[in-house]
Amino acid sequence: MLRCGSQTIDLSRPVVMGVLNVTPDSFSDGGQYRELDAAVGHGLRMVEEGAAIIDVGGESTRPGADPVDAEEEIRRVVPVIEKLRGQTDAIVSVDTSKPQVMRAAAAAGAGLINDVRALSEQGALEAAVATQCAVCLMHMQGDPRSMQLAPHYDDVVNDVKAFLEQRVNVCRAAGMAADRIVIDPGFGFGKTLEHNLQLLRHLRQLGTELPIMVGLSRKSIVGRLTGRPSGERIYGSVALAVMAVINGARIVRVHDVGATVDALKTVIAVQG
Ligand code: 9MG
Repeated sequence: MLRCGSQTIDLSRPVVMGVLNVTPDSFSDGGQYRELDAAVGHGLRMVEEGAAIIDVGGESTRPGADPVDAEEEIRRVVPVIEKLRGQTDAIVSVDTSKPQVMRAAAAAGAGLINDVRALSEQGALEAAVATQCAVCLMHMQGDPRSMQLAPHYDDVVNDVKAFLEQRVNVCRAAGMAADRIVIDPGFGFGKTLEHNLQLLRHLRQLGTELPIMVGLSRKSIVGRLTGRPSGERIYGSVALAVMAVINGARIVRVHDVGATVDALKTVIAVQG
């Protein structure tokens, strides 16, 4: 069980987290309210398709993406989180590294903080502990602007594992209960294709009894392996989600929820 604020989620079977980006280019086909309704509608559709968690993000973490200040990020994510919480029992997650956004999102009903910077920004650890939300601590080498320039590791699996252990220890020392913590190797965040493949092959070595989350959906790893552009990576993404679950992942963060849920149902049945 993962405790997410006042909710809990059973991770004895793997679950799907649907990606809900609320950056201006995502739902910008009308006025403010039309955009809000479109975003919430997309979130609810992903729940119908079987997503157990919806991850709402107001700032892109893609290489080269423009930074957004906390006020603007709150303006983007909070109304969506509030509306989703009013209309579904699925866990609503907030994809952010900023303490102000964490607090506002938790007050609006978010149960999970998905932080690609593993609570390393000033004040983020204290904010996350105070919210009672679950947290996903992700590994990233460098920052989104520079991370893909020259990623280097002595041993990628051991290095990522050591980083995540250190961040978990910091969280535990700050008073966060173990049943609120998820770890994530951060596919594509400061990693070459070979680093990503090594991590996927040896996912279980990240070890610990904490649940592992992965995000591989539509990423360049899929593009490199299939030669497909971002909009055509569904089959490759589903295959990697299946591999990740076979290798121990408990939460898969995806864009194509229905296809991934179907694929995982078959895997879970075979696994018994
Ligand atoms: C926000 N985001 C984009 N990719 C991600 C990944 O692989 N893991 C997590 N936790 N968040 C991600």
